Parts: sequence; structure tokens; C-alpha cells
Amino acid sequence: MRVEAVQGDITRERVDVVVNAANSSLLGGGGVDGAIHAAAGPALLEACRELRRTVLPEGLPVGEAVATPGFDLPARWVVHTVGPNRHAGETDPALLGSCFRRSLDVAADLGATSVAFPAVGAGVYGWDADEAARVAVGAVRGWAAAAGAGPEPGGRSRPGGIGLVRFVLFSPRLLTAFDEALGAQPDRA
Ligand code: AR6
Repeated sequence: MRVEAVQGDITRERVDVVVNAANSSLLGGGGVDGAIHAAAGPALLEACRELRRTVLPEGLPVGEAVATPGFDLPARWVVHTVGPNRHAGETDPALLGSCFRRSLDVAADLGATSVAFPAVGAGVYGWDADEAARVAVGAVRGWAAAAGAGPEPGGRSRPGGIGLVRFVLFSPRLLTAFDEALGAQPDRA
């Protein structure tokens, strides 16, 4: 699986899945969440409301992920995840890593071959750029290594079709942090 980092606007990415750094309400917000809703059009908010009415009446838990169509985005699907909010005392990096692993689980179940991630947690939720990058890269590479290892102990076989993960960063500072994390961590898959 290829893992790369670029600077850009994730709403313009031509990939199967764009990941959204949402909040538990799934009903929109600022940052990349606001940009994705603006670019996808009002049908995205309606799809999120439907998730709340049906399978997620209490919202999406931190570290979890759920899919909707991409509507007016170039991407086919949006996978929404919720990062831990450091300002609310959620400082466990494992929860941030879970956002990336669970998003890839959902993307793989959709049959996606390419996934773009923003720097989940590195905006409003207060994660330092270097730590956010280290956690993100470690989680994605760990997921790829596990996916390459075949069926999970529970017997569930993971589709191994994701060939590209691209981190799409809004600022040069974040791009540097992700480039350093990618260079510093060995490619395990
Ligand atoms: N493309 C790529 N990255 C972007 C874009 C874009 N179009 N727009 C912003 N970013 P944040 P969080 C970067 O705050 O920290 C929302 O209100 C941004 O510069 O979007 O997980 C949600 O509803 C930053 O580096 O996500 C939640 O309430 C990164 O995306 C809360 O913010 C993530 O910043 C989630 O906070």
C-alpha cells in the first residue's frame, strides 16, 4: 500500500474515499468538516441526519467511523470519523490512531481502493502537528501490515484492496510534519 503526503484541499481529491474530521453530532462544524459539507452539498447533511435518526441516535463515538455517499464531491464516499478533543481532556493517542484504523476498515468494506485523510485532530481538537502526524502514519502503516497478514483471529477476512492512502494537508507546517513521520517510520506493508 502506498502512503504519501501532499499539501492541498481535500475536497478536490479524486479518490474513492475522503475522510472527514467530524464531531460526534455528525451535523457539521468548522474546519475540514465545514469545507466537506460545503463542497458535497446539502444532501450530505441530510444523509448524516438519517444516520442519527437510524443507526447512531447518540452520535458517532470518538475513534469510530461511518460512511455516507460523497454527493457533489469528486470522491464517491465520505467516511466520517471523530478525533479525540484534547481541549476536553481526550489525550490518548490510541483514540486518535483508532480514527485512522476504523476509517480504513470502513473504506475497505466499501471496496474502496484509494483514501484521502486530513490531519484529523490537528485543528480545533488541539493535537500538535508532529504528534498528529506520528500517530496517523503509525496507525495507517500498522493497519496495512495487519491487513496484509490475512484473516483476523475472529475469522473475518479483510479485503486488501486499498492501494493508496494520501494525507492531504492544508498547511506547509503540517506537510513537513507528515513528511518527517513518513520518512522516520519504516514501511511495514
Ligand atoms: N482540506 C484539507 N485539510 C483541511 C481543510 C481542507 N479543505 N480545511 C481544514 N483543514 P479540523 P479537528 C485542516 O479543525 O481538529 C470541526 O468543527 C485544518 O487546517 O478541521 O479534528 C468538526 O466539526 C487542520 O489541519 O479538525 C469538529 O467539531 C485539519 O484539517 C472539530 O472541528 C483538521 O482540523 C474537529 O477538529
